[in-house]
Amino acid sequence: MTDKLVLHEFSESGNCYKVRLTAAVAGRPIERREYDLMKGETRTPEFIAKVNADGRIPVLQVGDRFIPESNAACYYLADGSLLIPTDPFEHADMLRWMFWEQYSHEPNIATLRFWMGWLAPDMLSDLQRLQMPGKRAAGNAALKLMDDHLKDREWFVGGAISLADVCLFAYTHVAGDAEFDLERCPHVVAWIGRVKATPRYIPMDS
Ligand SMILES: N[C@@H](CCC(=O)N[C@@H](CS)C(=O)NCC(=O)O)C(=O)O
Repeated sequence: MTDKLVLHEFSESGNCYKVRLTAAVAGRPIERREYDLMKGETRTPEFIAKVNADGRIPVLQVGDRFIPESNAACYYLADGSLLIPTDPFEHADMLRWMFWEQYSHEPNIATLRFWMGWLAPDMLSDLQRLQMPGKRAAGNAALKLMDDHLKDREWFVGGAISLADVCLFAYTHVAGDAEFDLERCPHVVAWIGRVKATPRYIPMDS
């Protein structure tokens, strides 16, 4: 018998959406449990003791075990599917883009999207306000790097969609929410169209 899969999530988060999108494209049915981040529902003693000691979502529950970190959850769901390249170099290259997403892309684009979309200006701390220009510059640099990479290729790794594309897509396609100008990145815009045309694609609000 296979373990039941439950995604603990805040559905408007790109990190949570990338897990749902991976599950959909890989054909893995999941159940969903929603948490309200603005009410601190992932910071309760119960959540920290049982689901994720780091107090964050997404977390993929596999039976009675838990996988925090979006890209690790995606990797679990995509295992054995066409999203994971079998060639060892391409496999490592896919991981390269997933690590890069977490270090150079998500902390800038996703963080600004959250600060601008969910926090009223007077809720921002002095430190957050100070960090905004740096995050904007680093987010623009990340988008430019992606655009340059896609100049002469359709997908981030090899000749087909992989988990690298799914993980990068989640926050890139909504970067406009944080006032990043995607029109400056025509190759990224074309790639977004290709991801959306992938069989079993689901939008963020589904
Ligand atoms: N590196 C983590 C980041 C997780 C993360 O920052 N989650 C945010 C929502 S996208 C969260 O749970 N914030 C609530 C909090 O920190 O209390 C991942 O990729 O899953």
